Amino acid sequence: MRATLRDHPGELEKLRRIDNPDLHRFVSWAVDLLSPERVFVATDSEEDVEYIRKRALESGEEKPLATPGHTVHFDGYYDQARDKERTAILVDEGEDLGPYIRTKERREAVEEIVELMRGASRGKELYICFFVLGPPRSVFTIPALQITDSSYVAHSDFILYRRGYEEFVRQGPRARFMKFLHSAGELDERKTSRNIDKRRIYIDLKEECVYSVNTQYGGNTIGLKKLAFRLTIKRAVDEGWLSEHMALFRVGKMDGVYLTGAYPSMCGKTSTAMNPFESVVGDDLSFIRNVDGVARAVNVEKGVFGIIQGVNQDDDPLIWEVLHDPVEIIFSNVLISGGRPYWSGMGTEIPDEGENHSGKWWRGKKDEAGVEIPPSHKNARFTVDLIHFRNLDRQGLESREGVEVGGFVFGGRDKDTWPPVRESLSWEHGVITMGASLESETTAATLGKEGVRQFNPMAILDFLSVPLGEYLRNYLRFGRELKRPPKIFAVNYFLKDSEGRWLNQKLDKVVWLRWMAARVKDLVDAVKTPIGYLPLHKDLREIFMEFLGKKYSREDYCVQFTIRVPELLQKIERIERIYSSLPNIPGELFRELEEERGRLEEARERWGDYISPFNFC
Ligand code: SPV
Ligand code: MN
Repeated sequence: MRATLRDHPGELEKLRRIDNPDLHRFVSWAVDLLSPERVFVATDSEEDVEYIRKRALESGEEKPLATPGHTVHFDGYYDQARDKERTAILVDEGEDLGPYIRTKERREAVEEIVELMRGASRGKELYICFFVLGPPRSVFTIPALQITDSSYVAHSDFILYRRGYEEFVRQGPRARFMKFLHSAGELDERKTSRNIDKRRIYIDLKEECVYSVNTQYGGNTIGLKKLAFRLTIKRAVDEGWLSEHMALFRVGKMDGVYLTGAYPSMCGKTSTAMNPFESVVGDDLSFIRNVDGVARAVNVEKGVFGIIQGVNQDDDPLIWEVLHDPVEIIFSNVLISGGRPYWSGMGTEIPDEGENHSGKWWRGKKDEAGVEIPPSHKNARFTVDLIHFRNLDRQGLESREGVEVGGFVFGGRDKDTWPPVRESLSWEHGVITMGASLESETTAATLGKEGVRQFNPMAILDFLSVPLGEYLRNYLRFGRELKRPPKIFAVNYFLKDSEGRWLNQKLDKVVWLRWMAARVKDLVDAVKTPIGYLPLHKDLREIFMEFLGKKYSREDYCVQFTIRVPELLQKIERIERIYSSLPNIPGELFRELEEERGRLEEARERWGDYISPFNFC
């Protein structure tokens, strides 16, 4: 049986409250295309959201766990991460977005995906949901329509995003909204997408519409997360603001300093935003706008879709606490045993059997390829509303004007080149030598060789939807047009000595954050070096003692903040080589790199290859 909206007078009534012909046309077209058995329109009411939670359990896409509010969802064994190969940005014939962006010709791709989606919701219920990106009724607000036949996806959206039905009603025909159309396709007996070889994620920038089919993993399906991110990067570049893969947090009390931070995955973004001394506004995506000459930021989201591997009581006490509270949480792709979730690196014993993303699981179980299956997938996640975190900066999250950004932080995984923290010489110097030069070493968590540096400017490479040159040009211009651009900092939590031992401990980042905040407030001096301003030993020593009760010796400082000229020059060469091969890169980029090379060579003549920071004092 198939339904049209006319079979659902109650749902049609809810839709009719929104006076937007484009919306009505799109919804009718989508319902027609997907042929669901039932249609549900979700308003902002608690009753409607509760209905979706209930449906997630009834449909079997989620199962209840022992703790009230907790559920588990499994994605298919081969559907555990963002599928870069089958994700494409749709372009007009002959349009070229450069080597980092997978594209497909629009007309052909839309035809293909529409065919894959035809009748894909047969026998299922289709959820029509309204959200906003950013806080409602603000200059940041972007309305977004999510249509999905997965109750798990709709449920996740309601945890992660602000409700937007009333905003659609309010904006009526003026709403310039983004559209996300998803079908998990045919499901198997475990309620996971069966035809993942026919998985497709197509992103149409022109129509601001994303199609996703035959997949369930959140990064491929939760429209407002990384699918919308491609669209908002494009909008931001067109309109002169920034849509970034950045956490947003406050260092210090209410009068503290807000920082945004971009880190490639596994480089400490969440543990920075969630560190026990500071307050979190967002952990993944920020919008940043020029408001009367000041950079102001909001969290695009209101929840966390966080990696659970390695979350333990000692290192992440705040997350640990929330994961054990009886609040609404979806665990995905963890091990379930006796109704409780378990994951690798949780610091407690993991049972020898249970259920995980491979089905029934026992220790030693191997997959078809003969690879041993770990208890939880390394990309297993938890989905939870930020409201449950003790360290939430609620005012910052709810602020419609956004919070004033004091500094941007860029951090990669780097064993031997960057010092633990430094401040750029200028906006341009920071954008180019820190953001646009970001690299990260591969870890054991990804396939392939460990320790290989991967270029990942602004930690955004996977999501880029405009040519890199255009993206950087917008970035450079954004800061120039501000009365006082945010300071730019680079951090490196992963420096090692020649024997491969870490030079810093996990919580040292708290000290670097406090130093950055002090710089923003102009409370401390710094030493000027060829690669930027470094902290003075005496200031770090004080902060180490105050926050961590640790003595910070001159020797430690000297080793960690040594200017490593050969490695720094090699890095400049690598980055220059990459950008030289790309079209339309702003001239400032090459100029900044060249100037930094000049400063490093000059310093080397005077002091040699490895220069103690005390030389510059
Ligand atoms: C990331 O990989 O950066 C994430 C998770 O935040 S995903 O939604 O898959 O992008
Ligand atoms: Mn992310």
